[in-house]
Amino acid sequence: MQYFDGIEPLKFEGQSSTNDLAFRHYDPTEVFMGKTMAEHLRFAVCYWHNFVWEGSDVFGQNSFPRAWNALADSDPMTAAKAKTDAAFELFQVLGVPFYCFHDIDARPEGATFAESDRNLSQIVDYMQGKQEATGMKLLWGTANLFSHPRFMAGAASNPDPEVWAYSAATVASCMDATQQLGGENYVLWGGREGYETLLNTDLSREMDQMGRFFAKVIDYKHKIGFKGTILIEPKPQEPTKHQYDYDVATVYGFLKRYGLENEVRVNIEQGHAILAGHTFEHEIAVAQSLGIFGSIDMNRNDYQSGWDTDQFPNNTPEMALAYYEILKGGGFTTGGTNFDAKLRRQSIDLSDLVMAHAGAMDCCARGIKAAATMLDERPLMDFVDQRYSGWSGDLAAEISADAVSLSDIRGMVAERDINPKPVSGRQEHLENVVNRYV
Ligand code: XUL
Ligand code: CO
Repeated sequence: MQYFDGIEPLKFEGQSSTNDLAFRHYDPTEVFMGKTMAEHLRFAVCYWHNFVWEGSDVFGQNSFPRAWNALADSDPMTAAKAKTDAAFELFQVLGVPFYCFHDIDARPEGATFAESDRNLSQIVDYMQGKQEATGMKLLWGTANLFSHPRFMAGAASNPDPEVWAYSAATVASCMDATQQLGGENYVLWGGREGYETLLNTDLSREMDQMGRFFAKVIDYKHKIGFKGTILIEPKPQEPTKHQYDYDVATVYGFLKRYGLENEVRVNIEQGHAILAGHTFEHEIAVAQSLGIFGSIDMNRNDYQSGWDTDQFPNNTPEMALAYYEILKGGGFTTGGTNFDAKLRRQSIDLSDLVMAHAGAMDCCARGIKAAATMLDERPLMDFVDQRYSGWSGDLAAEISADAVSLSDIRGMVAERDINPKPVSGRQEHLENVVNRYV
């Protein structure tokens, strides 16, 4: 190890351990519901927060000393390779199976599109070698279509067709890279697809442009034979005031409108769910019910500040309810648990990066085990089944029949003196039940 020297690969030590650099709950080999914990959770570490971002915020400069970026000004490709070396070291220390990256996280920006493209190919070859040497896999690749000023008015929704073309070209390169690296998914986060003010925006045109863009992405996927899943990542606001991919339900409506609902699924991020005024489990449950659940970006927001603070998860009951909805729907297929999470700015040591992931992995492990036990023992499912049991009865069949009209139902209710009695929803009891598991 060059960068994470002195930090041993993390081991499972069990609940009595007080070692910050070990797992207390994440035992990758533990089997439940027919799979190992590693297969259920499918953890991924992201490039951008860990190896690119160096601790700057809107008020202050970089605070993290990150040795792999030292050469970035003089020899960008050497620095990009050093960053890759550091990334694969951390993956090995954590023992995660997957990682995720944007094009700009991995390659130096060129002076032209063609040069950026060549830089990407070169670094992707290098990453492929690292994958072969370590057994690491790519959960998803993506294009950053939001940081450079050319994207300030959006990518697919930009008023300027040159930006639309540039963005489409970038996605083609990133899909090729993702395919070369055997990626299991390709993510489209809306970035700046949205608007600040209607005073300068043709909302209807922008939506059509995005619909056309996604259709071309799907065509390209089939053209190159990419077998992974295309995922859209909803987010309601930030950076733009109104983002078009507000939440899962909005994304589904959009996909349906442009006939893409069978081709695209969603990558749901906890912090984005919270920004949209939802719980994480709500967003997952909506996606499951619409048949578009794909993957998750795991993090947590600060509940007081209202920003997308991308903190590492540390709340087991929240994780338990999220994984409950995931397991209830059959678990991940191509998706997984990507830590789209970053350190706080004062956590400047490399060991902080390791401890943050270790704690987050443990929190998810604890949550998913609680979820699996709740599914196995069925206290919530039995209650819900009982609550809706009337819908298996005769009355339900009668009133649901197509031939039965509202006036027929009025007749039935009057004749039979149907007079429903309120029944407790037992929310507090059910919350107490969940607390027995977490
Ligand atoms: C931004 C965000 C992105 C996407 C990938 O809030 O979540 O990092 O996950 O572009
Ligand atoms: Co994300």
